[in-house]
Amino acid sequence: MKQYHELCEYILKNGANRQDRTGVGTIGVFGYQMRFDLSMGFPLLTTKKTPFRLIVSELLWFLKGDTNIQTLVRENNNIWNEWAFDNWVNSNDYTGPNMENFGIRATKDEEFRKLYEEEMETFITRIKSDNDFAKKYGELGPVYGRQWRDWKRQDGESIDQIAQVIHSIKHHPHSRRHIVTAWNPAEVEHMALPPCHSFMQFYVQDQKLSCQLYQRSADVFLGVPFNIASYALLVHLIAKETNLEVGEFVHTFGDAHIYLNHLPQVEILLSRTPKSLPTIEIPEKSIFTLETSDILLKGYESHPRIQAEIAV
Ligand code: THF
Repeated sequence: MKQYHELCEYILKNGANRQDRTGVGTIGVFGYQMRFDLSMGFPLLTTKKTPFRLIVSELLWFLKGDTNIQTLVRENNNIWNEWAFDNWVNSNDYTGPNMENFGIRATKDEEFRKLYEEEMETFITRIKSDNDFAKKYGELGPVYGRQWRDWKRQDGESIDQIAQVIHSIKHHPHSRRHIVTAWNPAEVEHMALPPCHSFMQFYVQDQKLSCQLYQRSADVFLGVPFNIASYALLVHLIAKETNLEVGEFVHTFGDAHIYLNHLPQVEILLSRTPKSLPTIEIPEKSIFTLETSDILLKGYESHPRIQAEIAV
């Protein structure tokens, strides 16, 4: 995936130092685009081991309209934990040790880090087993799943954007309105995190389905390998549902940044040589009933994992 390496190199060369919400600091650029021809293999990064199972489980969680981390943590997918934990430790029901700014403090204070990890484990164990607790504190608000499947209209009805876009791709393939947006200005303030991958458009040419994503903010080392594979998989799923072949995934960025504490990891990654891309297999099943284990990754060879801290 030379596109991803080129993005990293471009940011290292042209990026400006920026202060950000999380307090970690980034080097970033504004405006960048990558293209992936999905017929050339599945774009899962090979220069570090990228956990495909977590990517599948997150995408299917979005597609089911789910916004509660209980489903994810029961599949041992912990990528959204910090955002639910943040709501919990800031609530009146929380009586444990002070967890203010836990993200940045955990990176700076080893003792605090242990405390935080214990609290997080207690929290996740409770989310898994206590449904009432999970209803209240596992909920991320009206994030991706809600907006994709159940966008609330003013009249109380709701819009299933995914079902609608599948219908419009099938019936009006050349339409220029194959749009799904997670950015709902009326609800952004109620979300645990405003959508980063905010707006997508599909496009049909020569019986091939393409998709362009506008991502307003991109954590290049941890998030972007997930985002690329997630949207590539979404194109495969919708192509299957609409009897089309896969075309291109076009990935357009607003603020594309590398967190300063990921720079050593980026150097390691860039020193590695990409391997050939894997493929995926999807069974004949509705996009809304697929389970994580249904989707098979074939021939994925990668360099070893590179550990990095997520900024919260
Ligand atoms: N916040 C930040 N700072 N970066 C993001 O990429 C991001 N996301 C989602 C929401 N907020 C974000 C969450 N996505 C990992 C990957 C994707 C995530 C969150 C975390 C991660 O830590 N990946 C590890 C493996 C983790 C594991 O094995 O459990 C990795 O090495 O890839 C972007 O949408």
